[in-house]
Amino acid sequence: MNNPKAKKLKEIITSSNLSFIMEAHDGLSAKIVQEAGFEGIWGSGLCLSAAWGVRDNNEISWTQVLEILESMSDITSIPILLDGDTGYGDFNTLRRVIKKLEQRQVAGICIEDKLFPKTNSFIDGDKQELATIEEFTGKIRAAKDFCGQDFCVVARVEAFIAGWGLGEALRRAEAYHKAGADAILIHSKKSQPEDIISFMQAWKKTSPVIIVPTKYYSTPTKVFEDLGVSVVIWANHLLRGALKIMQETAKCIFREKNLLSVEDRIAPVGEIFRLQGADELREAEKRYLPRKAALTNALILAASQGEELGNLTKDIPKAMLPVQGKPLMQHIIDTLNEMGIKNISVIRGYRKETFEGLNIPYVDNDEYDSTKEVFSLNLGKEKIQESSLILFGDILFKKHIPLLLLESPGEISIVVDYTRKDRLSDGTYRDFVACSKPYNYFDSEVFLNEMGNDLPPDRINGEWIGMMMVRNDGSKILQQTLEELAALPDFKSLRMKDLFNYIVKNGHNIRVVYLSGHWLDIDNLDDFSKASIF
Ligand code: SPV
Ligand code: MG
Repeated sequence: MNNPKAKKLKEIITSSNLSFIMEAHDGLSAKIVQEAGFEGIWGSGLCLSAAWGVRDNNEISWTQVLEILESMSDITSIPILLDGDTGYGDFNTLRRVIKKLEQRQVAGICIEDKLFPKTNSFIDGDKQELATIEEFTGKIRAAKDFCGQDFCVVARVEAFIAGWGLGEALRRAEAYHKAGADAILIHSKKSQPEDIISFMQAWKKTSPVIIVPTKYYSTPTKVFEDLGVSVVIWANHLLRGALKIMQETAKCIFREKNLLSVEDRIAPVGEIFRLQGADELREAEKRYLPRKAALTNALILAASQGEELGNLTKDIPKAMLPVQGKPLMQHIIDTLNEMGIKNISVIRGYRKETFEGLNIPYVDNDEYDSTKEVFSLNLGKEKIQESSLILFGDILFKKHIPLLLLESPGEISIVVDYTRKDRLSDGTYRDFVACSKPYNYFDSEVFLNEMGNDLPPDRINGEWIGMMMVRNDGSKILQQTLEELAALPDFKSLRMKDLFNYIVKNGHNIRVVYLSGHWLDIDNLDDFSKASIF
């Protein structure tokens, strides 16, 4: 099996430099080890068990260990050496464990010459029974015969732990080396490194040696280097570090019944997200998910009175006219809500108090009677987000229309009704559009050339329905355009067509989404009566 991480571990073990690997016990701690700069990870049996709240006595099964190792291996690119205890059974179990580890790109396994179920070396070590050399070398041979060519099998000599002397340690190390072990891990529970020194001096670099200086921690690392040790394992320090801060944090919060004292001493939530790779997912979602209405907000322009409707709009603005039992604006809000758009704001002006009952945020255009839509939109500029739907408050429409906009690939998109080419010169101002192509079912890549009420009839491809969508760069372009237009002397009288034409003139694309019907704008009494049956 191709296992580049195993190859890397082999290089680390066989190189003449002293290397360091650090304990991890789950995906997150594995990532932390990698980010700290370590060359490899020690899948500590003690810490894997402890993180599960159980003892280091093979209380978690090897398949549970495997699952944790899978998450550790998935999230990292440096090699993992698993502390495989005694191999979780006989040679045959060990072979199966190795097969499964290799499938997960784990780089190697360390097995110790004790009996299953094992006990941690620092608990009653003297009472611990060792496996026979014959049995243990059989395991090593089986492992090496079975594993891929780079997978590392480290043989751990527990002779010192079990109270035997240097002679037994060497005898065993020699046999394990001959059986094919890639390295010997010589373990000691003494607080000074005398076992390690005597072993290394006698061993004479016969094969790479790995040590675990948990108990002889005060020994300068230079000593290990001079002895010719190949790899040092810092075997439990992340778990111990985490334990202490977890205990302190829990006690502090329990005692103080608030979070103030701990907040500065613990990682921010954002750091969890970073380690989990939240950014990558956000980027991937942009590429692979359909556009989500839930992330889109809506801004409704509803400042004007709609005086063309005469008496009807004397006391209420056009957007609040009752249609089929509820205000027109409520229809719009309901449709947007149905699509999953919750974040909706209204720019109100004429009789603004009539909007109160709608329970949505407002922006006020108090100059409504002397200004047009672009001025209103500019007042609501802060509401233009990464993905925003902007629409007039006097239109009724079916849900599929804004959905078409959400699905449009354009950064700025507008909806154009291609059947409305003929509503010319009835006296009402209309946003006619000239596009890069007329409507054609088979060709959806269409862009706006120009918008205006007075376009020559032969250039008109349809009418803008009063709904647009901006996203990403499109949002920035819109905000930038509003800023530039706001500096013009005639800013207050600019219409949306002026805004669109300015954007197009500046070389930006405005995507056109064609449709036919299923919407209604209330521009006169006739429209209003149609609304009752829409
Ligand atoms: C482990 O980390 O689980 C080890 C090292 O095996 S020790 O705890 O020192 O035995
Ligand atoms: Mg262990």
